[in-house]
Amino acid sequence: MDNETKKKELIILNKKDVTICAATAQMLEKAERDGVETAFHRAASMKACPIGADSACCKNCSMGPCRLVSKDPYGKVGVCGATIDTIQARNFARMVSSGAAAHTDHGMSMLDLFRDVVNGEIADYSIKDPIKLEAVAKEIGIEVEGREIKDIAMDLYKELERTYIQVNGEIPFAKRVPAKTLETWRKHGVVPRGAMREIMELMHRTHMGVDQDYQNITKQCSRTALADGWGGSMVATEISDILFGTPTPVKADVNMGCLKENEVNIIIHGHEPNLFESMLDSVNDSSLIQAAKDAGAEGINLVGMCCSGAEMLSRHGIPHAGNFMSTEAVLITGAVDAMGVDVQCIKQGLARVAECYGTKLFTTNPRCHIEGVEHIEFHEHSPRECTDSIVENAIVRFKNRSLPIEIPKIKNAGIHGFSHEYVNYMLGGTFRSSYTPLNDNIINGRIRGVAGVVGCTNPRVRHDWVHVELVKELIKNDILVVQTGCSQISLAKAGLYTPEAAHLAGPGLREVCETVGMPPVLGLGSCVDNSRILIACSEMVRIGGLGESIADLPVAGAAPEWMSEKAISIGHYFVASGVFTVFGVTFPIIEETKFHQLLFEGLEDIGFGKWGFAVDPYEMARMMIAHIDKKRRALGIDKARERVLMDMADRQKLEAA
Ligand code: NFS
Repeated sequence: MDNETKKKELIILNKKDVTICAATAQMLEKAERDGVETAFHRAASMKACPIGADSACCKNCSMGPCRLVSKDPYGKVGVCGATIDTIQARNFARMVSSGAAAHTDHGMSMLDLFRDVVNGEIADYSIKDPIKLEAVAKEIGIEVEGREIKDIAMDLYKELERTYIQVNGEIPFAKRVPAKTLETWRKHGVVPRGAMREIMELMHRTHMGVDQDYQNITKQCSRTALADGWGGSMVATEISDILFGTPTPVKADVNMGCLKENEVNIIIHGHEPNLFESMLDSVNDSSLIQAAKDAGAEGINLVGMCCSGAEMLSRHGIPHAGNFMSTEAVLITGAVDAMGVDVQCIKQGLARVAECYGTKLFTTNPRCHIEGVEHIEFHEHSPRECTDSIVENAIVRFKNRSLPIEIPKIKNAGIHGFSHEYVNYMLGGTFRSSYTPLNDNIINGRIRGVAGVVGCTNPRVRHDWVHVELVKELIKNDILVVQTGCSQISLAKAGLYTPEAAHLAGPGLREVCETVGMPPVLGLGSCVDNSRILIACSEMVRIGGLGESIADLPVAGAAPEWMSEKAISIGHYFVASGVFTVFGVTFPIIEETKFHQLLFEGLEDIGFGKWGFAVDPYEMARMMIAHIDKKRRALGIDKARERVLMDMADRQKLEAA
């Protein structure tokens, strides 16, 4: 690489301002020494487009693109006459469509795999959790008593296929929705049909000259987002558990210190667990281990990143190197011999960084090629062809390592793998597994409420910081936090995934954590595993004492550093399910508009949840706590409790700890 010429153009970042992840900061330092650019540098040198940030621009036809004025949103309309509300609702709808499409396509791939496993056409995978298979089948009305697993599985496949292709009628997992929530959806006509139909209709409606009533567009947004949360994402989680095992708590390490200088390091980054599961077989293959040893390595070290990494962390305790904003940074170590990617959140910038450090980067999914990157297609019928080949390439790269290696010596141990099923067992015990103790502790006020803190990391805010501060503030106020995706990794790196972290919790939550021996923050896996949170909410309603619908529960959600369209789809299915959901960073909307009023207030008035927005983590926590307290009051369980505010002395204590 031509260091001298590159160095001149590179912005030098103040690392402390852009990330609290010490490993990422160390690698950014190295990147600047090496003259290598990352997304952090590009974000610093590229101002976000202010019109796009406000969603005040329409490019749905070629009479435009039309720019409306954010300061006077009703002062102008598009060439076709579209108002700011139509334009914003359409832009938002297209984000929901794209995000829902990503999750549902992933879920459908899992279901395709399941069908071929059941048919006996695929030999490399099998049903690992027949108990879960039966439980899920039973829940959606499939007869299980005295039947062969294969027959139940085939019926389950046929039933779940409706999640995607059903033209009319309700999707199968609508059966899991609390009756009153379902009644609200029916009343407003948003119970989803198959995801393909919902996404198609939403794209149709947002075409030029179709739906031009922001309320009607939002209705279809809700229906489509619900087809993701209670549909595609839920199928992805349930089928992955059935095929690969339902997570139970497992001790595992996160952070870049999981890389090993003397071993062949392989990273799998992406979202679909099948590639990763096969890679796990490949790295355990004795002939490949021998080949690695023959090349001078002590072994083969497999590490995850992003969401499939979070699933493997939960299911098998596979170490995890970092979240979305660390995917380039990890390559800068020079220690990664190969990185295999599948779909979603794969930055094109990885190609350049991999090239600079001689890491072999491979795309594997027909949906995701990257210009200039070698593609080794992954086929479920012969998965090892792809994964073995990645290992072989990694071994060659190990042998030819020529650049210096610098691995940040940071590793954070923690407990991961809390599925809905395990939480049930953990709280209730083997013989009386149930959510009753959770509900009881919420009713008696030891636990004030439950918050889901999820989602991406984003270079527009200080990496990991918003997640960590928000979660600390919540647990300090006796709110049990459940997490998925990149947010889970942020907190794991901050050391909150240990039972000992209970000392950071308020007295009530601390007592519960210490009694059960659990951390105050529970990691549930990847972003599609947000469906586990929906199931947990349904279960809390079913057990009783906390209202009749999800909207009655003292719960709230947040994606404090979100960046992807998938996050918008997730946010909207939580809102449509009845949850107050706060996003950080930025929100594609103008505050003075009717569309804003609908998302941030109006939806709550019709029995849904609502959106919230704040950049500051303490403000976010305040909003979530206020909402939880409002729900407690409505339920009549509002003990006089003061919100514990973190003062400066408290914060210093935490930082010193
Ligand atoms: Ni979720 Fe996973 Fe991370 Fe965001 Fe991307 S990896 S599906 S979208 S960035 S949490």
